[in-house]
Amino acid sequence: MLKGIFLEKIENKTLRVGVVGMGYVGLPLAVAFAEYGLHVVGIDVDVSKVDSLNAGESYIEDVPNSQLQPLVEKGLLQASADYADLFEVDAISICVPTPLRKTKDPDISYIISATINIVKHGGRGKLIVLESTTYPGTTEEIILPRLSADGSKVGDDFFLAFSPERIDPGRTDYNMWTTPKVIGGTTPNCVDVAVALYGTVVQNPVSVSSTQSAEMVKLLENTFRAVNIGLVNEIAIMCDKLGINVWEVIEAAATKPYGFMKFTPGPGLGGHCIPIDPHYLSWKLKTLNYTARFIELADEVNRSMPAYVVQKVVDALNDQGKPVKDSNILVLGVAYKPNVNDVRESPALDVITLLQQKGGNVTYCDPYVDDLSHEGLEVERVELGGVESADCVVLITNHAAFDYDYIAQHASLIVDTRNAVDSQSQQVAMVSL
Ligand code: SAJ
Repeated sequence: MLKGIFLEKIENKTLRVGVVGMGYVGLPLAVAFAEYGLHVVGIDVDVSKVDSLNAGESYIEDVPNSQLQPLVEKGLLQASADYADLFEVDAISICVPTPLRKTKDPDISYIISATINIVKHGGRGKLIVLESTTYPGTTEEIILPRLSADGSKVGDDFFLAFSPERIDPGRTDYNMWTTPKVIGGTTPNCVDVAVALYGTVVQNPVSVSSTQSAEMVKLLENTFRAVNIGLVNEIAIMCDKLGINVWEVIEAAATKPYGFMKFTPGPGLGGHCIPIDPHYLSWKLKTLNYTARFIELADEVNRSMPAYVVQKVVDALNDQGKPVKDSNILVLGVAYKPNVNDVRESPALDVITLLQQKGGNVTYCDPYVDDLSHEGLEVERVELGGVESADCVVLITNHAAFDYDYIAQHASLIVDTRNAVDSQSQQVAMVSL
C-alpha cells in the first residue's frame, strides 16, 4: 500500500522531496526538509537561481549561505531548472507565485504550468502539496483532474493536499518549526501522508477536513488583516475630521487586554500578500454571484490612502504659502513595510507618482532600497541629510534605521504617516495622519 511505503520512507529518511519554486517560501522549505535529512530537489525556471543555489549561494535573506552550503555539499539539496529531475522524487511541494492580473483577476498560470510539468514527468505514486495562496477549489479543480487524467486514483495511486505558507520574511519570534502549519487533503490518506511529511519540519501540523478549507484558512488570515487595516485607516480619517489624535486613541484602545487587536493607520497597503490575497477570495465569490463587500470596501479605503497623504502634503505646503509645484519634497522610506527592502505594491510608489504629477521635485531616502527605476519611477535617492533642504518631508515607511531625532531637529515641515517622529523641536511643523 502506497501510504505505508510513504510513511516508512519518511521514518527512515529515504523519501525524496521536490520543491517547485525556490523563492522566499520554497527555499526555506527545501532547506528545512534537507536539514531533517531528506534528499531535496529544488526546481526553478530561473537558471540564475539554480546556479546560485548549486554554488551554495543564497539570495533569500532568511537563508544564510552558512545554512545552505553544507546541505549542497552533502548532496542533500540540489537545484535544477529541469522538471525531469522530479521523476525520482516521492513528494512535491508547489511554491509558485499567485499574482493578480491587471484586471485584479487571479493569475494561476504558474500553478497550471507546474502541474502540467509534474504530470509530464510522472505524478503517479507521488504526494503533491500546493502551498501557493489561491482561491478555494484550486487544488481540486485545477490540479486533481490533471493528476488523475491517466486513471490514477487519488488517495491510492497518488496523494494531493493543500498547505498554506506562513513564511514571514525577517520574522524572528517564530520560525518554520514553531509556526503551526494547516494541511487539508483530498482524502484521509492524503492528509495522513502530508501531515507525516510536514511533521518533519513543523512542530504542529494542523489538519483540516479538505483542501478547500485549507485554502480558505489562508485567505481568512490575510483578509482579516486587509479589512482591519482598512478599518483603522478609516478611523484615522474620521479622527482627523473630528480633531482627535488617532494615535492616542489606538494606544489607549490597545490597553484593552481582550477583544481588541491593534492595527495602525498608514499611507496605504503594500506587499505581495495582503493587497493581493483577498482578491482571490472575492473573485471566486463573484463567480458564484456573491459580492465580498468587506474585501471591496477595505480595498477602496486602503487604495485611497496615498491620495489622502498627498492632500496632506498639499495642505501643509499651502499653509506655508508654498505650492507643491517646484517644492523640494523628500519621501522617507519606500519599502512596503519597515526594515525590509521589498517595494512591491508599496504606497510610497503612488505617493511619489502623485507628487511628481503635481510638479513636485521629489527625492527619496531608504537605507534598504537603492533604486526605483525598476518600478518605472525616475526619482533620485538621497541620504538622510536631504531632510535639511526639503520644503516638506513625508515619512512613509518607519524603518528602525532612521535617526528620528535628527529628522525632528532638521526638517522644517514633516507629514508623518506612521507617528514615528516626536515633534520635539519647535521649529518643525508636524502634520500627522
Ligand atoms: N500595515 C498597516 N497597518 C498595520 C499593519 C500593516 O498599514 O497595522 C501595512 C504595512 O505597512 C504593509 C501592509 O499593511 O504595507 C502589509 O503589512 P503586513 O504587516 O500584513 O505584512 P506582510 O504583507 O508582510 O504580511 C505578512 C503575512 N504573512 C504571511 O502571509 C505568511 C501576514 O499574514 C502576517 O501577519 C504579516 O506578514 C506580519 O504579521 O508580519
